[in-house]
Amino acid sequence: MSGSTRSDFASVWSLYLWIGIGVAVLVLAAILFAVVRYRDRPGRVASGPDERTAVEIGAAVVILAIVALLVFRTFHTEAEEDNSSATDAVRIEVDAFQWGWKFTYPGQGVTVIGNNDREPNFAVPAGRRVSFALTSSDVIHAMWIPEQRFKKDAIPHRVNHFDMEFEELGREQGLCSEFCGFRHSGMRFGVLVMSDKGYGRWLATHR
Ligand SMILES: [Cu+2]
Repeated sequence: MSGSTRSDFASVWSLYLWIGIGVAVLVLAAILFAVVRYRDRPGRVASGPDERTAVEIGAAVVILAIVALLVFRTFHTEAEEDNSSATDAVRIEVDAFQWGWKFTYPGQGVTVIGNNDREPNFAVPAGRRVSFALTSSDVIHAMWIPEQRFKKDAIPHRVNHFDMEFEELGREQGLCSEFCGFRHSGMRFGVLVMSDKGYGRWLATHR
């Protein structure tokens, strides 16, 4: 992880965006050129098929290179978030259920639980690595924190491990992003990003 989860994924996203814009400009320019340059005129007849192997191979190589770059950057960033090796990380176990969330801090004696009627809020210290262990008690849910550009499935009988790093102090809205039944849309939670001191106080008051 080179920076916060948000900045890591934002840089992947902007790479996709700029390559997408570049490709769109090239394709539209080629179409416009063909439309204007080879438009219908009196006496003009359509040309037959024209093979230019070198140009076609060149285009294929460029496309493959772009795809390879995007796949590498995506999986590389993803792998960094999946790497739960830091020993000083804050550990949080997340259990998703219909329709709410349970956040447990192992060894701290702190558990926060909430549902549609009372949205749970859990705290994390800013600038520190937070290791999540995410699972589900019933059906498949997904833990989504749009501010962080991050989403992970919560699957029954399976634990997904991932790390995140939060930067800005404040509250970030989280929600379930996998349709999971009647009250799915109300399955929300809050992430309270705090200073180290504030986080310590929060833990103490939630024991
Ligand atoms: Cu859900």
